[in-house]
Amino acid sequence: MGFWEAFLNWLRSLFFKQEMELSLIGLQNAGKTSLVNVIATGGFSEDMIPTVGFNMRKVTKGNVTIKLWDLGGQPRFRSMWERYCRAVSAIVYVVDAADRENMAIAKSELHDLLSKPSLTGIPLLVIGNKIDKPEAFPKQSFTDVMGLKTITDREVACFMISCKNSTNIDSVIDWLVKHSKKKN
Ligand SMILES: Nc1nc2c(ncn2[C@@H]2O[C@H](COP(=O)(O)OP(=O)(O)OP(=O)(O)O)[C@@H](O)[C@H]2O)c(=O)[nH]1
Ligand SMILES: [Mg+2]
Repeated sequence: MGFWEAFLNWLRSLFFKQEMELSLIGLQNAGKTSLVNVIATGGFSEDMIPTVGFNMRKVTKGNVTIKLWDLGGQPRFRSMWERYCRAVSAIVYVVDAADRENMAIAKSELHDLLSKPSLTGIPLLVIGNKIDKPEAFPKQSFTDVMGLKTITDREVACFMISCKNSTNIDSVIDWLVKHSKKKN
């Protein structure tokens, strides 16, 4: 690369640097930490340790730096979800789309969280994970059982993914990058 080309690239990176902060929430075992790993490194493991409290990870995609708060999903950690969602550019709610038994709880925890006045208007990305499993809900039924059509006070998007097979991870990253903000 010539000097001028390198110089121009450096200038471009100064002007177009974007950043965002987001929180990943959802019930335990939904696959939040797995999603962070797939986005950051592409790696997937069957053998995961439940998140205690939260983890923070920074991931860079092109010229976007994403700061991810990966929160624990066990009942004892759910009361802190709201606190970690207040200042973010987007809330990412991860659901095990194959866990039909816990879908009603996943739905009520989501709608409870969205009812907090401090979170009004923050864009929401709902992810149905584990679509590699045959019992996973298809997108239409998933949208219905999660009551996503009733959320009208913010932008809502929904993707069906598999962290295990890396299905649709690109769509998730595209959505996140589109919601990043210019650094100033
Ligand atoms: N079959 C399948 N299993 C998955 C997928 N994503 C995650 N898992 C598995 O689901 C289990 C839980 O994954 P985690 O990423 O630890 O879930 P979590 O939402 O971070 O859980 P907490 O930290 O306890 O809130 C692990 O055994 C993963 O291997 C997927 O797409 N397909
Ligand atoms: Mg976790």
